Parts: sequence; structure tokens; C-alpha cells
Amino acid sequence: YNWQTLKDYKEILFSYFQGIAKISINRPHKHNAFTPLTVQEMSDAMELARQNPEIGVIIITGEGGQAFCSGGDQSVRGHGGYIGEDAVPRLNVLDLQMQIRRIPKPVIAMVAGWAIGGGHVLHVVCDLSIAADNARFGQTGPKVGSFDGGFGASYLARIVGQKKAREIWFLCDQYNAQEALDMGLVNKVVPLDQLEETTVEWCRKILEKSPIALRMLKSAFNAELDGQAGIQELAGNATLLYYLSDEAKEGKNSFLEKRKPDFSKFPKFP
Ligand code: 1HA
Repeated sequence: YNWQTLKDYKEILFSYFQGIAKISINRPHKHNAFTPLTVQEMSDAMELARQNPEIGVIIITGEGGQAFCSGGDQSVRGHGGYIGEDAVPRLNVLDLQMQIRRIPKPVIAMVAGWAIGGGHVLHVVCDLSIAADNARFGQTGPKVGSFDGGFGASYLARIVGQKKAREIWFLCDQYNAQEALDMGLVNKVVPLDQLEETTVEWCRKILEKSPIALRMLKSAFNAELDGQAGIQELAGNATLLYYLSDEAKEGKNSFLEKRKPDFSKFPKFP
């Protein structure tokens, strides 16, 4: 595929091909562990992908074929978070998780090798996960002095069930691609050399579909779990649709034309 670089970053690659954006962590020497800068760059790329109307689907992945992401870089973990160049400790991956969930376009995790710790949670919050046969999944928090009690716990439990989610966190075991497939943690497992091809094929199937239907469905799936914030997201999409209607336009036009709105011609559906 002829991936075109959309923007140059230090710790990630951000590229584009035929409606698809690919955000790839580029720290293979650390199994793609993230620093605050990695996360900041991923956030920036996600925002660009959100704003770009050419982009209909986003792939999140890691370079090198040996790891998707091994979580927070423990060598920059300091007092109160992961420390970047500005010496401030941060847990900014939590904001990135929210971005992945809220972007109104499908996000696919393309997982080769390790998806561990905070890197595992990153694939969990993606809409779909496609795994290579060398993928390995697991949480390490209780082993390394961390935990993600947000989506990393509650959303994981929605996916694999309460018993399995507690097992994953309490034992910190690692699971292979087939085991992940069996527990519904990933959508598909393919040989490593077919990973990108399959993921692009799935993206193309998605890109053929109605963008508003996809957008409504993503926010509907989110709403059930996200409470007031989820309802806000779903309702925002209802507002978007309403703005497209003549009925809503009559409201705006009457204001601009300094007259009373005339909604009489609009049906009062049963
Ligand atoms: O829980 C959170 C958060 C919770 C709330 C809010 C924010 C959060 C943000 C982050 C996190 C976390 O991510 S906590 C969990 C952090 N991650 C880990 O505990 C995984 C650590 N890595 C491993 O257990 C293993 O590396 C591995 C099972 C993924 C692979 O093992 P393997 O094949 O034996 O490779 P290994 O030799 O260990 O790794 C290759 C190189 O990558 C090593 O460097 P080298 O010794 O060659 O210099 C290794 O140190 C480095 N590396 C791997 N993972 C990390 C890492 N370096 C820093 N941080 C890592 N996470």
C-alpha cells in the first residue's frame, strides 16, 4: 500500500491511504511502550484524523511486528505519572482512550505481538481488533504497581465477562491470539503476513457503508456504557441530523430574517 505521511512526529508514524488513517507507535526497541510524548502525538494525530473529512476509518498499530504496545514506558515513570521532556508527570493515555471512543469514525486496533498493560487497554477501547497469530494479550498492573480501573476494567468486563476480566487482572497471565478470539477480545486472527491486508480489507468494507449510520451506531454502543457523557454524544448526533432538516433550518432562517418561525408545515409524527 502506498501510505502517505500526513505529519512527521518523533515517536509515532501517521499516514494515509485511500480514506484510511494509520497511527503507528514507532518505538519497537521498547516493544512500543508509550511516553507522554508518544501519547501527545497520538492525540494530535487522532484530532487531525477526526477533523479530516477524507478519513473514514483509523487504524492504530505499532511498528516492527513484535509489539502493538507494551503500555507506559516504565523507565520514565516517576512520582505521579509518566514524565516527559517538561518534567511533568502525566497519565495522558486516559485522554487518548476517550478520544478513541469518541471519534465518530470506526477505530481498528491492528495487533501484532505484545498488547500488554496500558497497551492492552488501548486495543480494548478500539471499536474492532484484528490480531496476528503472534499476538499476546494481558494486563500487568498488579505486578508492576499500576491499574486501570476505568475502561481497562469496566469495558474489558463488558467484552469478556466479569469472571474473565477479573482473572486477566488478578493473575496477570498472558493470552495468545486464539485464546483472545475465544473470549471475544479480538474480532479476527490472521497470519502475521496477512495482518495489514486483512485490516485494510475490513477498512474498505467499512468505507463503503453510510458514514452517518456508522457514526450513530458508534455513539449508540458508547451511550449504554458512558452514562450522561454517552447520552450527550448520541444526542449530539441527533442534533447533527436535525440541523440537516428543513424544520431546523426554518428556525434559524426565521431568526436571521427577524420574523416569527412557521413550523406549521412540519408533520407531528405519531
Ligand atoms: O496501567 C497504566 C495506567 C493506568 C492508569 C492510567 C494510566 C496508565 C498508563 C500506563 C499504564 C501501564 O501501562 S502499566 C503496565 C506497563 N507495562 C508493563 O508492565 C509491560 C512491561 N513489559 C513486559 O512485561 C515485557 O517487556 C513483555 C511481556 C511485553 C515482553 O517481554 P519480552 O519479550 O521478554 O521482551 P523484553 O526483553 O522484556 O522487552 C524488550 C525491551 O523492551 C526491553 O528493553 P532492553 O532490556 O532490551 O533494553 C524492555 O525493558 C523494553 N520494554 C518492554 N516493555 C516496556 C519496556 N521498557 C519500558 N516500559 C515498558 N512497558
